[in-house]
Parts: sequence; C-alpha cells; structure tokens
Amino acid sequence: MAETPQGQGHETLSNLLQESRRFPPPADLAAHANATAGTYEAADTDRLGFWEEQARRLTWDRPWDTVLEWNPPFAKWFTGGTLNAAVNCLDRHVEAGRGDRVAYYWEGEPGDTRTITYAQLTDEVCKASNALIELGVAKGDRVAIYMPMIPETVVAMLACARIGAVHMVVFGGFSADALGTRLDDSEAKVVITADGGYRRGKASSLKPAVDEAVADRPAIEHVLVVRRTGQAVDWTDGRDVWWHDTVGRQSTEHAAEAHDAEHPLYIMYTSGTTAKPKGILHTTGGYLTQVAFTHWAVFDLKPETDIFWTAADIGWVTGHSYIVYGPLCNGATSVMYEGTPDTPHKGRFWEIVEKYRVSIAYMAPTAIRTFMKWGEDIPAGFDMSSLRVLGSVGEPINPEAYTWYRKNIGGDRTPVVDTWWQTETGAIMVSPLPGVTAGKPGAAMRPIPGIVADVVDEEAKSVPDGGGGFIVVREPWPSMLRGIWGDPQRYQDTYWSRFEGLYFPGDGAKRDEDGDIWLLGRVDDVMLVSGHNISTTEVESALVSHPKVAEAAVVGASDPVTGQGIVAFVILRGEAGDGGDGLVKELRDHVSASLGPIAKPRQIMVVPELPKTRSGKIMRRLLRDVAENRRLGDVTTLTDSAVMDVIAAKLPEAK
Ligand code: 6R9
Repeated sequence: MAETPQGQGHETLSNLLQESRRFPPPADLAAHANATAGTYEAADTDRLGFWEEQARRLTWDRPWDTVLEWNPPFAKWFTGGTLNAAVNCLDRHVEAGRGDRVAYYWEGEPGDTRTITYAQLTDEVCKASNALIELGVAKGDRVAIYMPMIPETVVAMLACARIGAVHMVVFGGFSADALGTRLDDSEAKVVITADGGYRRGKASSLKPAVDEAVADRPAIEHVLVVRRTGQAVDWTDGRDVWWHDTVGRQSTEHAAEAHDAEHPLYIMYTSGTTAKPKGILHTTGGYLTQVAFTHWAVFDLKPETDIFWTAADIGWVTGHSYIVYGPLCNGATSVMYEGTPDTPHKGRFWEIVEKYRVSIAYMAPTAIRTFMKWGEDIPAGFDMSSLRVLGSVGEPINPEAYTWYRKNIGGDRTPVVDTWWQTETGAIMVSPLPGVTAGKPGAAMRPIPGIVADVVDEEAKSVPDGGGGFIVVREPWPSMLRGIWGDPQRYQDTYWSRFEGLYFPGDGAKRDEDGDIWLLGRVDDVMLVSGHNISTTEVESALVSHPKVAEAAVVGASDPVTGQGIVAFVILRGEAGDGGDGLVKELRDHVSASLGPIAKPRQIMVVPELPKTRSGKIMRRLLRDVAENRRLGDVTTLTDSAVMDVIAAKLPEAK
C-alpha cells in the first residue's frame, strides 16, 4: 500500500471546489420509481433481512440456511443455498413465458447486427455447456475467455457458469504476455477466443496472441475459436477446435446442476499500478443478488419497456455486472456494441441510441469527455428522446462533464447516476437513486440501500460534514470479493490492514456540508505540494470547467522546492481550436481562481490523447514518468501504447 498522503495538520483543498447546482428527479420518474425513500428505510431497519429480500429476486434450488457468516475478513453469504447462475439469467425467463423477449440487440462495428432472444440464448448456452464438457472441462476448472465484444462471449461466460467452471475474462486489447501471466496464475485449462474482432474499421486479430501465450503452456488443453472476422489463423491440430464445429453440433438440452451459493463464479484480474495483477474472486449467490438489485434500483430498470445499454467492454467488471449478469437476471433487453465510438463516424453511439430507442445508457467519464472534445453538434443530430436515465462509472465525473452529459445527451431531462464501485466490490456501492436523489454534478452522493460506507480520517474516525479522508466500507456486502485467487494473505494486507475491521478500497473521498460523498480518485494519486494535500481529481475538474478544455490529467512531479509540483496534460474541446495565445497562462489563472494559488499547475501541456486503461482510467503513473523525464514503466495494459510516443514528442514545447 502506498503511504497515506493525508499528512496530519496539513490543510486540504478538499472543499474548495464548490458546486451548487442540483437536479431533482423528474416527477413522473419519481412517481413510478422502483426504489424509493422506503427502500433506504427498509435496509436501515434490518440490513440482513433486506438482503434476504433481495436474494428472493433469484430462483434458488434450495433456500439458504444462514444469510451471512462473517469471519472477518472472510464472508459467506446465503450459506446452504444452491442455485445456478445461468438458469437465473436464462431458463427461468423462458419457463415463465418470456422466451421471445430480446436479451441482446447486438451491433457489430461494420454494421452487421444480431437480435437474440432469451430462448435462443438459452439454447446456445446449453450447446456451449455440452461442448465444454466434451472438451474435458469440469466443475471448478478455470476457463480463460479472450474475445471481442460478440454474443459468443456472453454464451461462453454463461456456459462456464452453468457447468460450474470458473470463467476468467481477459480484455481482448491486452498483450500475449498479460494473457499468459493470467493463464498461469489462474491455472486455466481451456482458452476461448476468436480469430479476431472489428476495431476502428479493421479486423484486429486475437488468435495470434493466444497462440503465443499458449505455446509454452502445456496446461492449456484446448483453444476453442469463434470465427468472427474470417481472417487466416494458425492451427494446432488436437489443441485448437472451431466453435462452429464443436458447439454447433451439440444438443440444446443440458440439465443444469444447482451450485452452492459460495461456488466460485469468476475471477477477474485487476492490474493495479505496478504490482502483479490480483485475481479477484467472485462467487454466485451474493454476487447475483447485488448485481440484480443494483441494476433494478440504480437504473430504475423496467424490464418490459426499457432498452438498456452499458457501453463498456465485457473484459471490464462493468461488462460482467451490467452487460451480462445484472441485466440477464432481471430479464432486461440490452444493446451490445462491438466497436469504438468513432467508427465509422463520431455519432455512432447516438445513432445506436436512436436506432434501438435506448432508454438507459451507462458509460465512463472518459467517453463523455471525448464526446465533449468532439463537440455538442454531433449528438444534436440524433433523436435521443428515448433516454430517461444516464449512468457514469469508472472515474470521478467532473462536474462539467456531468452537466454536459445531462444536457447534450439527456436533453436536460434525465437524471445522471454517478456510480462508485470496483472490481472488488462486484456491484455498485455508492450512487444516487434516480427517483429519490437530487443529483449534484460530480458527487456519487450516498451508499445504496444495504451498504454501510463511510468517509474516515487517518485514525479511522468518521469525518464530519465538510471533512475529507478515505472511503471505507464498514459491513460486509453480498457481492464483495471473496479473496484474491491463491493469495489470502495479500487479500488481508491489501484491503483489511489499513484500518482495523474496515474494508479499504484505496480511494480518497470527502463528505460535503450536506453529508454527500465525493470520490477523489486513488490515494496514490494525491499530490503533496508545499505541505498541502491536493487531489488530482479536483485540479482536473477545475481545468475541465474551463470552456476550452475537454479532458485533463494531472500528476505530481517531484520538485526541489515544493516537494511535488503540479503538471497538467490537457486535451482541448473541438470548438477551442489550438486554444490561442496565452492559453497556458489563462488555464493556470483559472485553476488558481477556482481552487487557490497553491493548486496552480507548474506546467501545462496540450496533448491530443491521454494514456488509458481498458476502462478508460488515465494511467497517471506513465504521465509522471514523462513529467519527471524517466523511462516509461509497464505499458502492457494500455489500450494504445502509441499514445505515449505522441505525448513524449510534445515535451520540448512544455513550459
Ligand atoms: C467499476 C470500476 C475501480 C476504481 C475505484 C475508483 C474508480 C470507479 C468511480 C470511480 C469515482 C466513480 N471509480 N467508479 N471513482 N467515481 N463513479 O471502475 O472498477 O476498474 O476495478 O476500478 O475506479 O478509483 O477504486 P475498477
């Protein structure tokens, strides 16, 4: 764990960024909202009883004996209960007569489309389950999934879940090395992949990376390959098998076994900043309970009428919980899109919203800031009147990006729910509820019903309104990680040792004068300038609030005088051209006026792109390397490593 940056006695800037705009829920949404003030009351009155109530959203083969067994920091939820995740996502909807409902409207990047009903998806998952069994996969085995964003990815995940195999999805943008270390750590036995997928108008291959990763890993018995692009692939007979052969010839009958509530469902690796990736383990009953509840409550999902779209990759936890498990448990109709937002044009997302009449859309602030950069004329060209709730996830959403999103995408009508959570938490933890909360741009607001989260200081004491510190979770929650795969000690050290008895996510936070929570980014990213703690998030938000700036990344670079100096990288809005003369001074003064002179950046560089992870998080550590003229660290989890060359090339201009 990094040193906690909140030095004692130091003044913090946590409260200097003032935000007074409020957006109350629309009256008609509030009148028919799934979750109400009563939902919070029910959870406050009897928290465990409340979660038992939520677990009844699922279909159990055997009910649980005990709601929670808590041997800190190890939790078991709904023990004694048994269920099958795939049956909960599929069969039970078909059995209830909803087999013809669309599960996914899938849109390929080149414009090919598929509409898949619950009945069809059930058949495909049964076939894939039979195929995995034929390939020797048994309950408890690990199966790696390295795929583009196509329906077979969902089929593969659910087939694993159905037979009790543990899936481990690796983002298709990761390198052969990154895949290889994850195969080793999880001891996977089969890899499911595709020849390739479409990205930025081109077929982008996947199979060669698998071939490379698997070459010296004899533990991998089979590679199951979906044909998506039709590009040529190398083939190892006996090991490699085609999906259309092996799955194609199977029966659509598969009798699902009920698994224990605590049976492992999946492992998902989080890269962290420098250390070895952690295999975050999720199990079945509690995870499904919380993803189903939050998908229903936070998005106000009405399964008969809503069209739900999480514009994220399945290789990110957001895809697992809100493209696959939450929506399918709730019988929702989702949109799934394969490609990038600017292919073949910069209005592609809004064209999809218009075409499918999307009513709930969920995406990352990084995407929203990119759309700001492209300008508001682009979304203005599409009919997006179907939208009624917008969500944000992955990073703090700058107040300016929030209001831009609400106005230009949501027609000044839709609530925006800023949802804070992590791979480790499995599901949303802190968020507004769209029919209850008066939203504040930039604030995640309150823990959802049933979650006990708090903001504490260095000594683990709850901070008063107006105070800043760290977000923690005080009580176990159903979808919490059950551990780090193969490393219980690291689980304790990473999450449970900073504060006695409290879960420590590693994010800074503040509680405003109304008691609402603001997330301030990773504590490792907080800067210490002349003895003041300054959050990168707040300086970034101050920069983004300037009309010429679309996106900003701020780092603390070591400075002989001040300890750390603030270095900012900014991307300008489309309308701003090159920003004009005196831009840097203008921005420095703007930050100084918003936050105080101490927060004034030492250096500002205008760049065309920023280095990002699969989930759009800015990799500040690489920018710190640039700012301190160091050799770049590990770039294997960057979505596009060429970005760093572009930024480094801009350096001489920096002043
Ligand atoms: C779901 C996801 C987790 C980290 C988390 C925090 C940041 C996510 C956020 C947010 C502020 C939000 N984060 N949502 N920060 N506001 N609404 O992103 O999982 O990829 O594991 O990242 O993302 O720093 O600790 P994951």
